[in-house]
Amino acid sequence: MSTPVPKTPGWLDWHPDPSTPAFRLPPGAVDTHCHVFGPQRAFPFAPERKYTPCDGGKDRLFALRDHLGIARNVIVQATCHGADNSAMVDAVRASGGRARGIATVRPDVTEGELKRLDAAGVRGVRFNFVRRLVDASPHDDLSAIAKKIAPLGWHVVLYFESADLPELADFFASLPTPLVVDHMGRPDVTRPADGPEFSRFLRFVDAGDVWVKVSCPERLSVTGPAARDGERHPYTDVVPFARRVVEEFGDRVLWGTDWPHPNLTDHMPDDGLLVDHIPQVAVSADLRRRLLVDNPTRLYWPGEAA
Ligand code: 0GY
Repeated sequence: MSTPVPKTPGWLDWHPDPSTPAFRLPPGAVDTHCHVFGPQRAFPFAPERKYTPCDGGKDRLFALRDHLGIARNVIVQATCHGADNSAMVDAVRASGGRARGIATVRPDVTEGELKRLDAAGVRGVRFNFVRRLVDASPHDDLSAIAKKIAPLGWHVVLYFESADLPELADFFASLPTPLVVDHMGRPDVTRPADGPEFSRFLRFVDAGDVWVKVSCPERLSVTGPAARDGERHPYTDVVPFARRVVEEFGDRVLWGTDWPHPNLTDHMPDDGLLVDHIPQVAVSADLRRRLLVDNPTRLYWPGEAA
């Protein structure tokens, strides 16, 4: 038990009262990108963290899951917990089989520890290249981790800024596992969705076993959450990017809420509106079923895949 430390100034808490989405998620829908933060008293944050969030524990995550009509979660280790996966593993275990986990591990992780994480429901590791979140890790260390996890059938989740893709792409292509990219590789949505930068990202996706999370419109958007014409159509500037990915890679796209929405300082999204963003980007029932159910089931619960 430790003494809680105050959250980073300007940090916004998760939305206290998310609306009920107009769009009904199909049965079996998976939120493939969410986190747990603490609670700090039980799961202290890592000394090397770059921010201190509010508490956002498993009970709140599961309540949101049920409110939005989500069937299952993939809980991604957040940088504020460093390589101490206890809060994430505790949440995955408590889900009763309704969650998988993505861990952060060090290169000296033992086979025994990886087996323990696998038994708990972990199915991948996250490599983070966003400088405001982590100190850089040597590529050799990351390659060593990827080599250790490959025999378990796990994948690597990549979080990077779009401007860094050119220098990272060869390293990513050298990794021996499937890759899952967070937040569409963080495109600059003030540029055209059919322009050279985003097309380069899509060529990278096309060239390998690369999956894409169509997530975080609230983080990418410049126009923001304003609903259009009184309808629930927020984050319209992100739509052409997400739609392009969903239409070109229908069998390798995933969706997630990003709850509790780390490091947002201008607005906190209404998670109900994030669900209503989905029909804007996946415009047919078939695309939505693949995005929300078929693809994540194949990746995280392969024994059940259709
Ligand atoms: C996200 C985004 C962010 C943070 C983290 O692990 C993290 O701290 O991923 C961010 O600040 O952009 O996907 O949760």
